[in-house]
Amino acid sequence: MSVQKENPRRRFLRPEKLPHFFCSGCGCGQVLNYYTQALEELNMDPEYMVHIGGVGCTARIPVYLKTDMFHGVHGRTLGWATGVKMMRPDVPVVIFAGDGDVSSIGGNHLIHAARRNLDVTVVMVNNLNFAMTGGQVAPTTPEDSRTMTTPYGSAEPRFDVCELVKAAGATHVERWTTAQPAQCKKAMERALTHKGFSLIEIVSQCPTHFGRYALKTGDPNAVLEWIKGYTYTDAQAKKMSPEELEGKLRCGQYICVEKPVYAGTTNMM
Ligand SMILES: Cc1ncc(C[n+]2csc(CCOP(=O)(O)OP(=O)(O)O)c2C)c(N)n1
Repeated sequence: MSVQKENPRRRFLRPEKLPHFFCSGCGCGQVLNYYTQALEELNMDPEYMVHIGGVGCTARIPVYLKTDMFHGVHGRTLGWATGVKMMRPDVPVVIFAGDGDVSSIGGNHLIHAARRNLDVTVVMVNNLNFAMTGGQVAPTTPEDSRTMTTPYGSAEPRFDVCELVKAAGATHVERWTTAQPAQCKKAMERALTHKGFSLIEIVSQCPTHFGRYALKTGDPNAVLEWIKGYTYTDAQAKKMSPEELEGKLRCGQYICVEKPVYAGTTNMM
């Protein structure tokens, strides 16, 4: 009988919290997987870090990590992160937040944390809707999409969160999808070693709500295939017409620069 070897990255997880609560086919498990790969690559131990989640499916990701964590109010992750960094600038702080969490209810915290260049990493899982509460329209929902609260299609224009935080002053910003494991892992490594405000957006499949309402499928593979068509890389863009690029999200790096980080009201570090 062959004995299955335990994945060494399990040491980063809390066994008492498993099995996880994500729906079958949800991208949050992939994001956690890519993240633990990045930690391992950098020889970082979550026990010596702080992880913060607000409320939502994505916000549950840090619950499974063996770490000091907050899991609290929807949209307030960056407020807590600011407090932690003011007291312990030496401790790495990583936020896992849904697109709704960080760009809707937490939108003001987001732009000001980016503007100040707070030294934190935000991993924003963009599943294109408010998933945990049942699939409501979010600021990231593509225009015309059918959601639980937009049965005739969303009339709202969509936020590009990467462009938003870049314009606000973020010093490291990248977007990838759950279909790009190597890119996600590398982007997280760059974020974890970057001094300043990093936002990694990962466009991810929500078969339960976005798939079901907007795409009329609960099949995670079908949603992922749709996401591949909804996004493009710079290499792909070279072979696409302006009409084909219209309304799609660019994957890649948006900015990576060094600037003084925020260290409280008076001094910059
Ligand atoms: C202050 C506050 N407002 C609203 C809610 C209700 N709520 C809980 S989860 C959620 C949606 C989460 O969506 P998102 O942040 O996109 O994360 P996802 O579940 O999609 O990963 C909302 C609106 C809440 N818990 N707290």
